[in-house]
Amino acid sequence: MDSRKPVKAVKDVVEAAAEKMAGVLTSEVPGAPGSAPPTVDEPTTPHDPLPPKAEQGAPEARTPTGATTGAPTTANGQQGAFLTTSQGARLRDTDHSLKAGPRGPVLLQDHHLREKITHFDHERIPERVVHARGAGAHGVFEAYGTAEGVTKAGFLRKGRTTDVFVRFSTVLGSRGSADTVRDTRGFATKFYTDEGTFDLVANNIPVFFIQDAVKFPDVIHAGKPHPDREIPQAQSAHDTFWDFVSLHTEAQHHTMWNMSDRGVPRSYRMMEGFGVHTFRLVNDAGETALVKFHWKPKLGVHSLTWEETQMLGGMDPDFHRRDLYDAIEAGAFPEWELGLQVFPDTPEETFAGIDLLDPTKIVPEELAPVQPVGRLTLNRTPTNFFAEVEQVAFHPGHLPPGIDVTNDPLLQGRLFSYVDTQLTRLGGPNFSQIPVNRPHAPVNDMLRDGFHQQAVHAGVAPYRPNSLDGGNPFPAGDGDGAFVDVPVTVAEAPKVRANPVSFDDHFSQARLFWLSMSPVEKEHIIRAYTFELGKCHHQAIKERQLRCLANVDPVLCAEVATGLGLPAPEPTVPLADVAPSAALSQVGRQWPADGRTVGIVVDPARLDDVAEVRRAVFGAGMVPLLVAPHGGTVGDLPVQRTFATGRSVEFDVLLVAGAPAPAPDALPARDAKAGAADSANVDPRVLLMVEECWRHAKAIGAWGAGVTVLRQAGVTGTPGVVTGDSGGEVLAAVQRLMAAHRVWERFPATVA
Ligand code: HDE
Repeated sequence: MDSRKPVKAVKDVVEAAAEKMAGVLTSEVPGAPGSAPPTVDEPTTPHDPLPPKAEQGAPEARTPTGATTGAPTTANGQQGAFLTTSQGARLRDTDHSLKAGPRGPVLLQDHHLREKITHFDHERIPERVVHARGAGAHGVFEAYGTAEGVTKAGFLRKGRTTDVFVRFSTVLGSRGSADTVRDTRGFATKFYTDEGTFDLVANNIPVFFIQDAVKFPDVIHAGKPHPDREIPQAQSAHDTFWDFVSLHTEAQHHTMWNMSDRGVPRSYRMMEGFGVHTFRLVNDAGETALVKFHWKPKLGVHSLTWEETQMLGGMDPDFHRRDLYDAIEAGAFPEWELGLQVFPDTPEETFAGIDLLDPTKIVPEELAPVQPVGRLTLNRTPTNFFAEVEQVAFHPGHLPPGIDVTNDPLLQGRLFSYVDTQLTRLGGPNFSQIPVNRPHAPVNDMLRDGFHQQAVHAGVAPYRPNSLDGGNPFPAGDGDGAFVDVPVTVAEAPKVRANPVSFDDHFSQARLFWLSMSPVEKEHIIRAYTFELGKCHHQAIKERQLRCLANVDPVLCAEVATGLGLPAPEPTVPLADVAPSAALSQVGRQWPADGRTVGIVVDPARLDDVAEVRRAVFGAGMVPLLVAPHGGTVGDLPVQRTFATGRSVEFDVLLVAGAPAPAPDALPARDAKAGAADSANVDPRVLLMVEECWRHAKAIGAWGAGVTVLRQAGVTGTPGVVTGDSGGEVLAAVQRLMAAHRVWERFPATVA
């Protein structure tokens, strides 16, 4: 008999809870913290751990050497109904330390106390030196087969599906910093291919601040908080950053992207991804091509407004993380197409005069179209953030056969850095054996021992050549699918610390980007430079950056100079004659609105249409959030936000389904927001929501009594404000507006 069997297994309870959640998923708002609703009273009947939530997934159960185990992914989690020590001995009490009498002292022999506290004391590991703040999810990649001509990589063969794990991140902030800061975003993808793991460690900006890896510590030291006061956190609006980029002018192109709307994405789901460097692909015939990798989001590229980012930094610092997980939970699975720009592999390694080894340059899509080669879908949130998102370790050198590197000096330095950093962060050389990092291909290396070794290697001869292990492991021969470095000819040249002359052009593509923007995007760029430089203490740094802007564009330079109260300098190099690239602008196209949030302000006294509109919002693949004077329910409908807890920045659009009178807590002493508008008959917080949504160029709709609210806010009849007789009719009109992301015409631009 198993003496460790739980006293009373409650499998049925757990299954019932899971079933209940499955129902909730399709019809309810995402965000429940667990897989079963809690009871008010503390549970006392022992039962197995609750299952993960329906949308959660964990790394597939593999051995440290990549073999399948057949165990469910939950096998990595807690087991059994009872509290145990780390060695599996059941414990009776974890609420009191072992004492000599109830009044102490505590005894040194309390092994449970010591184990519990010691483990806790060591729960933290060093955060990533860059990209510390992030969020990740599991998914699948399906290849179209369109890359078969240029690469032999098996996972790109037609119809192949490959498990993936993706981690998005900001660069500068610490692990607890806000999501919505102005920064570059990381977009790192681990493809668990059956020929070895491929990591595409990409960013949402296609160029980088520096051309040579040796400058990476410099640019990061400049961007990180000042070393004396350790401020500001997670932002570039400070002297050291602008000091560096205005002196090290190869950073100007990347800086321009950061100051554009790309620096403040609306969502991870709405970002492009770029491999930045040029890679080299090799096909079955041994032919090579140079390529740049692109991720194209199904939902289009969209951004927050600057004011939204600042409000969200306080209201919901986890905005991007929450958005990613809520979307997956709501079934609006984020999708991207992987695309390639393909260039002939010529000895010059240039295309249309652009040096393909220079990571501060793009090749405009108009010159080399992005060809789609597969689709990525993120469909599972992590079960345990630390185990998966914090411990995942990417490396640009994780390459399967068919994908190789080029001599881009930035990429070359990265090939060293990503293993090196894990030695400190993950505590030794065996980080590939952590569950989320385990390959899905058989591993037969000769690496042995080290901290946290989890494999139990057999054999006596981890060396080659050997005869004692029968010669195993053998080098893979022709036809065995080995990774073979492309035998690129290395030019005969002196050993120097120098760049190619082509790397000297630092302004032409910053100008190309500026000229490619729509007027409203240009306004945002002007405001971003003015804000960031305005935050610098020293005038010399502002003046120096204005000199850089003068070399990009006179209008940009003059507008920023005006904002700073400084004269606009003359250019020191001729302005580049470049053709704009329409593909760089985010404005002017139509995109699906899957997973968007729709705020619905309700008046509990007038709920006509609300249930129907709410259902229609769910039906359209979006998430309705009901905003009411109080929590709980209005009619039969659950309330997600109150006038006190809700804020406009949580919604993509706002529907006003009534004219709620001021709630009992609409008092400035209780809720400062209530002091924002003077109104006797409508709750002032509702008027504030309308005003903010209007200011942020969001579509707004109202019907019934809600129309009077819009009238009172003074927004009726302006672009993107819809009124109608029924909720259904208004929702349909608002949905059409959402396709453009924002109502851009609400604020006409002053620059052309
Ligand atoms: Fe990284 N980078 N990087 N980087 N990088 C890291 O590796 C580094 C660069 C990027 O979600 C670190 O595991 C050097 C370009 C992403 O876990 C570290 C250089 C691009 C992530 C490192 C670069 C990136 C990192 C820190 C200059 C876009 C987050 C922790 C040669 C193509 C991955 C870690 C994740 C992380 C070094 C430049 C993208 C220290 C030396 C260019 C998305 O190894």
